[in-house]
Amino acid sequence: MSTESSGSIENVLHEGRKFPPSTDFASNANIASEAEYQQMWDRAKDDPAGFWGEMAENLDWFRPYDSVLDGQMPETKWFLGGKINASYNCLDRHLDSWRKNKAAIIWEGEPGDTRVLRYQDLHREVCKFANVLKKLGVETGDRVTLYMPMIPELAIAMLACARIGAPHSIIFGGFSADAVADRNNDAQAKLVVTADGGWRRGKEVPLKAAVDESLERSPSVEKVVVVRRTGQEVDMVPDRDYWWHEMMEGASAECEPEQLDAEHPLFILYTSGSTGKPKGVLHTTGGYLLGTTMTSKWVFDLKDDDTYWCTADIGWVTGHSYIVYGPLSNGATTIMYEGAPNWPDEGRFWQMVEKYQVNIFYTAPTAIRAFVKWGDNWPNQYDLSSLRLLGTVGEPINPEAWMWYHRVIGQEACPIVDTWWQTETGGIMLSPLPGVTATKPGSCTKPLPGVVPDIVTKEGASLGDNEGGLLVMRQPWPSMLRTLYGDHDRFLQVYFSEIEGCYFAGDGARRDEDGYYWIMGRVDDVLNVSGHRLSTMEVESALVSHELVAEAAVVGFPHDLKGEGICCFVTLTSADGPEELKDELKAHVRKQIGAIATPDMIRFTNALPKTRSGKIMRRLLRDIAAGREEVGDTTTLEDFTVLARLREHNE
Ligand code: 7RM
Repeated sequence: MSTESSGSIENVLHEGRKFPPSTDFASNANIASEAEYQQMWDRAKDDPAGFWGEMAENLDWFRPYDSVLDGQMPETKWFLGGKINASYNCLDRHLDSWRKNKAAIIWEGEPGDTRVLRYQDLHREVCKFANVLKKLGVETGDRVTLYMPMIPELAIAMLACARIGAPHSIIFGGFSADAVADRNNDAQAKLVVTADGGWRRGKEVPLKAAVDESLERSPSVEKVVVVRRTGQEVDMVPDRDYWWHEMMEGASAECEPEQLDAEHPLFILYTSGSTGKPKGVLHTTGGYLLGTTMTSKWVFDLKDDDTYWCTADIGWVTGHSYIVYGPLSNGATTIMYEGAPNWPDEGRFWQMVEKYQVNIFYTAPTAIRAFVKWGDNWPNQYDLSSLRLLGTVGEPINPEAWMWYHRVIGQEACPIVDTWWQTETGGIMLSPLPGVTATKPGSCTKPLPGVVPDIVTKEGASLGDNEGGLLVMRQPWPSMLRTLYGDHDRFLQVYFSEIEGCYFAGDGARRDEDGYYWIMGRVDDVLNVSGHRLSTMEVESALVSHELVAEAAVVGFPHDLKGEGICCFVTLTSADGPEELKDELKAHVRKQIGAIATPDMIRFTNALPKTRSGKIMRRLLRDIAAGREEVGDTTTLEDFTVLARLREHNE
């Protein structure tokens, strides 16, 4: 671990506050006591097959599995022989009960338009769209890309894919045409579902135009379905492009769900790694659904009369697991909002909490930091008394932001669940149980049942209390990724080669004397910008693709709102560049990757600090970007004058 991480250990050690759940909350909670949690956790650790086999009774199976768990990590298989369908579990099984008339999705568009889809409605739309997909030639096993705004059709398309067993690959609507093309090509997607555009801060974000551009270099895609959302002008290519509403008009509402193997791929979701090429994290049906179903029940304490709102975008894993699959499998009411939190003003979320009487609210630290900056006056204008539980995800939450969330949003009456998990883990791994765990601001507390974490050295030795090290998982869990699409070797290498016999998460962490986990951030070259993972390599590649750029090194630096900002050190092909070139490069990166990757800072330099073997020492650049006077160990630096020159440049 570098000096920076021991620095953050020092920092959080001062955090001594503890917030136990109220007896009122505890007495009604799905997991109601420390003893119950301990008993579940011990059972799952000692007898994972017995534990998860029992949990799997919470899902509906067409055919029971022959065995719960086969093989050793990383090659573990869950529920072999079992036949299941995720869309059936999220929809059909609720139609036999009063839930058929319950709101499944309450949707609000940014302009203020709303739609409520009852379970029956959602089921009908999903069946119809599944038939549309079939009609357009999509078969079980084919990959379908979804590049859409946060509109109900996105959830419908996901569940329709799941119904016919066509893995979806959702690409966040903020990504560029190039990113869409790369992902289409990697997944060899056959069909793309998109929209003309979406609404973001009152502006139309074009999506179909980006798909058109991407298709110039992703030849596997045969058909495109386009939802009319904004009404903006789009080009429709005959025999390739189809309007959603026209196709749905004639589609039958009868569609039997495919009876799929538990290990049938449910989706691919691309996430950044420390090399340029994004990783296609693959999740399968039975294990993923079981993980998201149980964690939704445990962590969000879902009850039938709750109105639950996760503010994530479905383009990220949080939206997959905790807007769609987890809540719907539990028969919950889930809110979906299309737009920005500050449109038409900074009170939008709180206005919606009041309007829909939201009970459970799940958001990201980056959003909370923005709320803090916007001021208490916005939430204070609204009645937030319906809230009973708050959650966070995506990055470490600084205790100050936690306390604000507790005080101003939770009105000191709501437990906060700080949930640690990853695209790769499929579902929440470390989190308080709201009726059980006394929370400490800044800690994601303890492992959920079935999760056996450890903190180890680079050599794999377990560390003691409060010693910073690498976060690993010692046992497999049902919702873990099964492979990186098309690159099983990379899967083995990235997650299982670092620490013998363990899943390596890529995060640094420590465990305190109460067994609570404190995450210290990523140990690889992955940025976490507003809770979104970006690889430094991707941004560097984008910069270097500009004709005036010779070399680039990208690092994160502490950013008040985004958590991490993007700082780029750039060497140019000619002498010093004009200031305007910085703006041009920012725009260039934005075009190549998308708005979330827009650099916050660009610095021109005539050389980068490197090791003798030529590796850029990003660690030193991080110190410089953060404005730290003292930099870490420089003994491997090849040319000491580089550092001095970089510093001078700063002044
Ligand atoms: C769900 C998600 C994963 C990375 C992970 C961490 C960081 C996520 C927390 C957190 C501290 C948390 N998936 N992270 N949650 N760090 N406390 N509660 O975010 O694949 O996009 O990112 O995010 O570094 O490795 S992700």
